[in-house]
Amino acid sequence: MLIGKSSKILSSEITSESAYLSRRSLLKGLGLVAGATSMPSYALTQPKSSDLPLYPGPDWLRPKLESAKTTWSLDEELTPYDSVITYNNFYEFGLNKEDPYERAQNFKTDPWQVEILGEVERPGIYNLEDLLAKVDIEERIYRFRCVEAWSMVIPWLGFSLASLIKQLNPTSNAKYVEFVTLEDPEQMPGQRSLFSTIDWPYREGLRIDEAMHPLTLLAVGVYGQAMPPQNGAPLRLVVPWKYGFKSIKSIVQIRFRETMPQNTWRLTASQEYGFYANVNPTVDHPRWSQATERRLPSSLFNPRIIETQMFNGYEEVAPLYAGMDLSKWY
Ligand SMILES: Nc1nc2c(c(=O)[nH]1)N[C@H]1C(S)=C(S)[C@@H](COP(=O)(O)O)O[C@H]1N2
Ligand SMILES: [Mo]
Repeated sequence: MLIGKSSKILSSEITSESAYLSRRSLLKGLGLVAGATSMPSYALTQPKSSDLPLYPGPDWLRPKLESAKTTWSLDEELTPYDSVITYNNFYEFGLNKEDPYERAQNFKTDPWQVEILGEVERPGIYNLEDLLAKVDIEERIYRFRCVEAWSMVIPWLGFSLASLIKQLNPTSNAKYVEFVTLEDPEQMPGQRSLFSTIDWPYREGLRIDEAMHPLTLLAVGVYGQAMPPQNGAPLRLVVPWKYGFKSIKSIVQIRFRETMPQNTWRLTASQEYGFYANVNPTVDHPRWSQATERRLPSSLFNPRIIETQMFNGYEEVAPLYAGMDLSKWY
């Protein structure tokens, strides 16, 4: 198991991952895990206790989630399940943090198809189930830092984007990868909203070497279960060293390209949001500082402000940007 760098939060605030693991073993010992119907029986990190819905996911996905092993962990307190699934940015379902949880519960995420196109040897429209046939699901506990200066620690379930890209065989012209979210105004009220300044569908992109980096994850679940719709079911990107807006949700298209793709927030406000969007405490957003962040759950009386780390603490990605002026390439 790879252990990442710990941050500066108080040890008294830390509920270690092992507490979750031992709780699971305890439940297992009592025969409660396998038998319980209200809780999925498989994964390593379960919601501690919650009255909120659980997301078992489609039958075809469950055995894959069940066999997941934790391959990446952190010595930091996990953000509680309830915060992870109710405090969301998913503008297709509204602008307020609680909108996606309140409005996405009936979002249809199975069956799901993903179109692969562009500079690649195996283009086509794939059922998600087929696209995932050869990948192993892992649990990875990552920091997640939104450009709005809040952060979480989230136990994702997914697979490295690189493992999929290798199967698809991009051509030597593939310098970038572009991702596109579903456009479906009937299901996504935010896409019908007259107040939206976003040009739908939401899109994002990575340079091919960023896409191939072993940290870059395509996630299909969180907290031991399938991905909740509000978190970007059934397939979303997670790039832990970049601001959260790069981690595009509910992906329906992956295009290999020779040229740099546009991305939604750069299209919307290019003075404020760029293509790279690497977490960087020394490059402030034009309207606020990026030097610190609120580690959720945060309140007026317990704001839990911590220092933001370069590349969100994932310094192993620094060579990807050698020689680049990161204040210019924000
Ligand atoms: N399609 C789509 N993807 C998206 C967004 C969005 O509005 N639409 N918001 C982004 C932003 S700003 C953040 S911080 C993360 C939030 O992910 P979470 O709700 O799972 O924490 O999703 C990102 N991916
Ligand atoms: Mo964000």
